[in-house]
Amino acid sequence: MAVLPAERDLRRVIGDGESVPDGETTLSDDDLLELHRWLVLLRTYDERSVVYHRQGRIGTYAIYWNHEAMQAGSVFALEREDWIFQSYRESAIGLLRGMPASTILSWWRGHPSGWWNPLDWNVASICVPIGTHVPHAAGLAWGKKLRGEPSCAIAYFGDGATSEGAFHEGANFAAVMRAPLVLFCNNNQWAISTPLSAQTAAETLADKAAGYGMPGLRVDGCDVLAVYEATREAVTRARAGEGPTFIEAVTYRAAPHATADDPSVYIDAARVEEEKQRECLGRYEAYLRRIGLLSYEAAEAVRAQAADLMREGIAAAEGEPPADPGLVFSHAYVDPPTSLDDDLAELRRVLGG
Ligand SMILES: Cc1ncc(C[n+]2csc(CCOP(=O)(O)OP(=O)(O)O)c2C)c(N)n1
Ligand SMILES: [Mg+2]
Repeated sequence: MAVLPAERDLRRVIGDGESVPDGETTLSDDDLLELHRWLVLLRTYDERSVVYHRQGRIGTYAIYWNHEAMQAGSVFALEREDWIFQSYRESAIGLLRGMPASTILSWWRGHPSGWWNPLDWNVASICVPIGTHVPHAAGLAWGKKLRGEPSCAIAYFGDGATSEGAFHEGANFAAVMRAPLVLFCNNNQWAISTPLSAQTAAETLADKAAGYGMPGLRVDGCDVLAVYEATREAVTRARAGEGPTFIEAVTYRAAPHATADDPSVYIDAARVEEEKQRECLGRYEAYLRRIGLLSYEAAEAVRAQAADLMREGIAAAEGEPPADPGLVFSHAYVDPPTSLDDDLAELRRVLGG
């Protein structure tokens, strides 16, 4: 296989309805509408979660507003048996596999009903340490290859993660072993308050792929169809035994890093406003209207359905009996230090349990 130099121009399919024409997609009309439902589901989950956080109903939450196209477009290119390894930024991606909203909301509530068996959905647990799931995904993908199974894995991580040792180890291992892995980088140009310019001296993140001996491609992360096509290409390559692909999906973080962050001290507010104007769901809906596939009424019905799902989800999560505080201390030590007994007693006292 010849290693292609990373492609600098962003791939796109959706035009702007004016001077930039729409490109071609391989998806059927039904698929295009299903993809719309996925985007709305993710968007609704995200917007409701910010409200639930403000109401004190979930804990700190990592907002992914305007990242939905990267998540929905890439998962749409997978088969059900393919494995998803997500970071906190893609926490709700399991919804796209049918995972109940209450499970993910419970995770953000710190409740054990938010722990799922990855085998039920082929969705790994949400990874909060930056990049540590990349070697996990590489290992799983290699295992699939060794067993002769046709499935592959995808690992989602941010621009900041590309500076981590774990990213390097996972990418290098996957390339050497020709593991069927898609390395999906959401380049939202910020790692909390660290801008991309302070993260790397490379011209593009996709350039890093050449160093690992794998193809790297760049796609407009706000264009769900371009993301789908790029991921499909990577998945096809993985299944053909040609190893991993690095996808750099370029977007711009249009919301705070998380509900605990105040970006006003570091971000360019005018740029954020500009990005909000070209956010991914609005762009896709405009495209669907241009090709005569989506009416305002139909879009409203999809939104209402997603809102119902969230209402049911938060009610189910809040209906769970309180968790045993002792779980905070379980599973950490084979032989727990005796001091933990005092800590647990203190916790029970504070919680009044
Ligand atoms: C190993 C590790 N170091 C530091 C942190 C603290 N931290 C949380 S989010 C974050 C920024 C990550 O940025 P990026 O990889 O670009 O992902 P994004 O949040 O933008 O999606 C950092 C440094 C962490 N969670 N794990
Ligand atoms: Mg980032």
